[in-house]
Amino acid sequence: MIIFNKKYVLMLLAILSLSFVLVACGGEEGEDSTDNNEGSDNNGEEASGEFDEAQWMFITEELKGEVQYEYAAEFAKRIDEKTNGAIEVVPYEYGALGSEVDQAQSLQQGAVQLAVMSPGFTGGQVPDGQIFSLHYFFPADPEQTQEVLTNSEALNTDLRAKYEEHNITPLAFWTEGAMAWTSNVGIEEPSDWEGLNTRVQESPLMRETYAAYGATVQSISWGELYTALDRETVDAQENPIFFINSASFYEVQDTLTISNHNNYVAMTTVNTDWYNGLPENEKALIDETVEEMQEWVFEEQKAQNEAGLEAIKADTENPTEIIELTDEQIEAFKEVALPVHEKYRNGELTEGVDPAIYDKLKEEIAEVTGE
Ligand code: 6CS
Repeated sequence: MIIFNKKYVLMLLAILSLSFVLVACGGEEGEDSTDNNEGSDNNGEEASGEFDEAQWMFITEELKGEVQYEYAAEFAKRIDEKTNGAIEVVPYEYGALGSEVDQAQSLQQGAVQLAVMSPGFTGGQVPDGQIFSLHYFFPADPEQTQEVLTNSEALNTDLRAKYEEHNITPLAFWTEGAMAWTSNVGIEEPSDWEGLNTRVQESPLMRETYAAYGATVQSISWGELYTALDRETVDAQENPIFFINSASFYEVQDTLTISNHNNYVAMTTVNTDWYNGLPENEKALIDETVEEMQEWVFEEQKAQNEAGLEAIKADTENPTEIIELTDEQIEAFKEVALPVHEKYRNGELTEGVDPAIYDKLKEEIAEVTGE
């Protein structure tokens, strides 16, 4: 028989009220940490709640310190904070899972959940994704290009649907900076390209674009490019300046031409089946984080490109002539490049291009540039 004496009852009541206070405090602490999520549009309304423990793999085509990898690392940090550590995002450097083409396949097959992907490597599968490699089509100014990339319906709805047919969902498009050319000849006018063998990604349109200048192309992974340039099996290449610096391409090339012929565009992608099968709060978490990161990555690439140019100029052991094209010289390139746009649009260069995406995007670009 249990005997309740007064002392015992008082002790029980004290324990019960202490537990009540602790539970209440715990709740407040959780809410506070959600409210503190900087940049969260919906104050955690949709992206909050219970998150099951999970690990998501996020592959990139670049190395630690470079824009794509730093993007994945920052994304991982934000997801960790927002889920109080329940969801761990693991960023992978280029090479950890094969070449860029292998990486695209890993995402499509669901071996990884997230990837930063350059459209050039799936140009054969998604012909409309090649639009980013047209020369002098997007604004030369990276800020205006980013505005188009973030807000374009042609890209974020129509082109996205084309990728989704291949189990790739691009959640955002962003610039890694304006492209520049490197070579040993010093490219200043279209005819300087004649006879040069230039490295490009896997996009058929890139072949046609450089063919218009009189060059031939070779598709290799960037991991093989330094050696190819050094051995002169490849004569030239294009990339944003931060990458020309970090991958040391300038060390084995005499000149760098600031041509602004287009911007290097990257996409934040997810495996479509995986993403569509996620609970709503996890989808909202990914969407809001990707949206917040647009501004972050713009500043990141800007800082890296500025620092990259300074580093190339400062490397006196590997002198590089920097050629900045004049407006007149750019006009000469445009004269050759612009007819390629229409041919691309009309499907004369690569099959399967949707002219409606081209037309809509062209209008959206004109709205931003006012031209
Ligand atoms: O040239 C390339 O293929 C590489 N360039 C950049 C800026 N990022 C990754 C990509 O694979």
